[in-house]
Amino acid sequence: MIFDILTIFPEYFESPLRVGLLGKALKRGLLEVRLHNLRDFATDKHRTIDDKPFGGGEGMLFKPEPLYRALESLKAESPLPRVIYLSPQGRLLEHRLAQELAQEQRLVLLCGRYEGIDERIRAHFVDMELSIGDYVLFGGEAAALVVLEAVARWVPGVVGCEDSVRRDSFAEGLLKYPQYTRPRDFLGYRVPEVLLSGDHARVERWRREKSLEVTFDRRPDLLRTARLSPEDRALLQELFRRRVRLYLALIHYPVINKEGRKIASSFTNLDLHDIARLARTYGVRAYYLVQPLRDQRAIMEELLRFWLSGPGARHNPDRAEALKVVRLARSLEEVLAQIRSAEGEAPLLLATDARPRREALSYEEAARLVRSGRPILILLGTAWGLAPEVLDRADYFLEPLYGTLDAYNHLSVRAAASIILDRLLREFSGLGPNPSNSTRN
Ligand code: 4FN
Repeated sequence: MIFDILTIFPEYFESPLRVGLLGKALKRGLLEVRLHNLRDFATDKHRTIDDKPFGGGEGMLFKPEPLYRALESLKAESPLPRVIYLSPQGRLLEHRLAQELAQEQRLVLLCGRYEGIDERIRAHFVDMELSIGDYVLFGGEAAALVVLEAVARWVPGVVGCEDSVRRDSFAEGLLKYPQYTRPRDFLGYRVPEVLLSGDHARVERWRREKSLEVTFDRRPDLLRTARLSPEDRALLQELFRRRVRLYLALIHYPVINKEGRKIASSFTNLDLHDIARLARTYGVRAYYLVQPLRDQRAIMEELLRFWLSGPGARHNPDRAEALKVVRLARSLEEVLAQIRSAEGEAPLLLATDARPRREALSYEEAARLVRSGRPILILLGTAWGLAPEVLDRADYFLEPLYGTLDAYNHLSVRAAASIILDRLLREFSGLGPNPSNSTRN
């Protein structure tokens, strides 16, 4: 595979191309890297490649003519190369894209400096824009090196041990399991027994499990694109069941009315059913309806009886399955006591409030809390929201849900609960071993 690198600093690439597996692959002729100094394509005696931007402003830009001449000189050769401009506007490089690019015979990597390049070159003479991540760089050279390394290792023969490439490709997209070498005991920290057992199958199983666990904990976003076997999916589901100890409580008392006074609200059948179905779908351990009013509780109990053991259960077993996660409670205290006895510790209280009292937790942080393995109870309000005495007990507040237009965000509690659960658990959605997922990758 041939890489042509267009840069004003060809010397930047000297040592990276000499050392390690990349250096070796170049020496063996598996790869060829041609460095082209963009200044060689300037025509004036100062070899000028930059100019001021029209419209004024900071900094300089690469002029179009030298870039055009450089690209045309390469396009005149065969095979016709794909021209890649490294830029923050580009598509983010990830391992699948690197693997795809390795199918090309020849790539041109164009490195910018200053404020970038003239738009007309980008628009009409570049085939693809690639970014290596969201941070400011002085130039595209470091990015070009990253692309070069990520792509080169997919070229057959570059990574000596074919086996390890294949293994990496099977473990594609998952993080690495923990690794150990001698001594067995280092300052009293011991190597896990399984790795010393000599039982190869057991070792491989342990490693796969650890890979899945590390990825689950630190980069669950990678699970979406990882290649997962049915066994992996079963392991992930088990991990989810163990780790995610999430509870919902729909509070009917104490809440506030329009005037801000403390009231008890009526339950709604919609919230009973829809949030139960949501909870079951997302693996919530229990969905509590907090309702102290005796008449209200009687209706709720009768509805639950109908769907759990009455005609409803025979007619619609899926609904029964959902309503099994429902628990009735008289007070938040009762909910906390039940969770404490089931989990062996009190849950963290996460409240939803349109105007959070303390600084709100971002959904990213909240999702990390959920994955941490601590029991968590999400408090959902009814009527005009949770009463101050409940809000005061919350450990954290979730960011209010905003729409896309203006301040209008009057969502039903069912809709809000759905959005919240999806934001907290979306990385794990569809990971279970159900057959419709087999086409997901
Ligand atoms: N960077 C941002 C926003 C605006 C400008 C930059 C920036 C080098 C020529 C581009 C940067 C990052 C990843 C190339 C960054 C990359 C570059 C890359 C790059 C000089 C103009 C510049 C992303 C922080 C919002 C300078 C962010 N991958 N401008 O860095 O070339 O390939």
